[in-house]
Amino acid sequence: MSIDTLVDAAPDSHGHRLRLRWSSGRRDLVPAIWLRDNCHCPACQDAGSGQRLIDITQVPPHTTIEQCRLDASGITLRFAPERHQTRFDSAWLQRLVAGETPLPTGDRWDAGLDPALRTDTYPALKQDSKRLKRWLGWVRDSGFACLTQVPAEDGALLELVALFGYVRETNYGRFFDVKAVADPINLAYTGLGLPVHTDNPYRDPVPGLQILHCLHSDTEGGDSVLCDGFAVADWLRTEHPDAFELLTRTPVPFRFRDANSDLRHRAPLIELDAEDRLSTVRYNNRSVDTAAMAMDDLGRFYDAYRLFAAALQDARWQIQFKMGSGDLFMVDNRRVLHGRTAYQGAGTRHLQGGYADLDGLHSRLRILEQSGQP
Ligand code: NM2
Ligand code: OGA
Ligand code: ZN
Ligand code: ZN
Repeated sequence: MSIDTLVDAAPDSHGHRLRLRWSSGRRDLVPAIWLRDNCHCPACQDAGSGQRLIDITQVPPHTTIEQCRLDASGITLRFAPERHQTRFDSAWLQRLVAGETPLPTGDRWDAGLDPALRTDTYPALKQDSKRLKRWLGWVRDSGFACLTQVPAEDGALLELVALFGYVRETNYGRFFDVKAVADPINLAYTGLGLPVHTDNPYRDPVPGLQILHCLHSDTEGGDSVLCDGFAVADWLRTEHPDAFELLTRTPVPFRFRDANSDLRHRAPLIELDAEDRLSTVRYNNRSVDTAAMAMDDLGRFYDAYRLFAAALQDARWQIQFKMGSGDLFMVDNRRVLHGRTAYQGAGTRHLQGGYADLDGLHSRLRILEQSGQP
């Protein structure tokens, strides 16, 4: 943020708003009620935790600014009708009016991305917080990152998760084995190829992070595939805006069922946030429920669904690599889809997987970034 000094501050004629003028030429009109609600005097904000002590219902609705004094480091204000006095530093005010810095929207990638550029070693991450910061930054900005030299031991991925957050336990366990078994409850536990997909779209909320760790693999096939769902959604938005729009507003029923679980969630394949930015891509051909969808637009929905699915599976968007013992990848499961090619015949393949929350990763990353290390 630029260094801007406050050159003028005065209430408007009714005192409903404060006019700010900055040395850069920037002007702000700040509502009195907002300033009052954000008062950080010790009566309004707890000095230790920084949490707000007052509630909006305690603030008079017709709050105005009856006095404003500007000095070298900030402003002193008095609010009517409470006659409540407060002080705001210019630097603090500048942050307040600039608003929350949104999470970066991240980069976008396609088949041209070499996964080696998003790969580090596990010992490096454990020893060096700068390397951990870089690795977590890859997950935030590119939606995935890879590791080598993760000990091929039962539950090793839990130790990795502890470096940045908390495990999200599910019906599959705190972590789970991914290998071909007799009578599988999930097609992941076979040698079938899995087209790129979102894990657990039948869960609300969908797990933010998915980790897969290879303990052993000497089969033919079983290569890992990743695809940037946001890159594909961006393409759809530009090239086929009607299809894109339909996918953002058609709820799709997802379901997983076994002897102990009946998980269901209805949500669109492409979800936008309140500012129309991509927030979640959900795609998992195995888990779309047969429950009836609204029939009106179903034909058009299927055209859009097919278009999006084909793009997600187009080699142009996919990176492919083979994991060996000790290799691991972690994906932002709301953005990056993962899959595997089929395997069969001689050899065995044993992966372990698990989930974690994305907000914990973002929090850890901010703390690492604030620690001031380059
Ligand atoms: N497993 C590996 O979301 C899915 O159903 C994909 C998940 C069974 C935990 C597989
Ligand atoms: C899964 C999965 C991929 C693999 O278990 O959810 O996608 O490589 N597995 O086995
Ligand atoms: Zn106050
Ligand atoms: Zn999966």
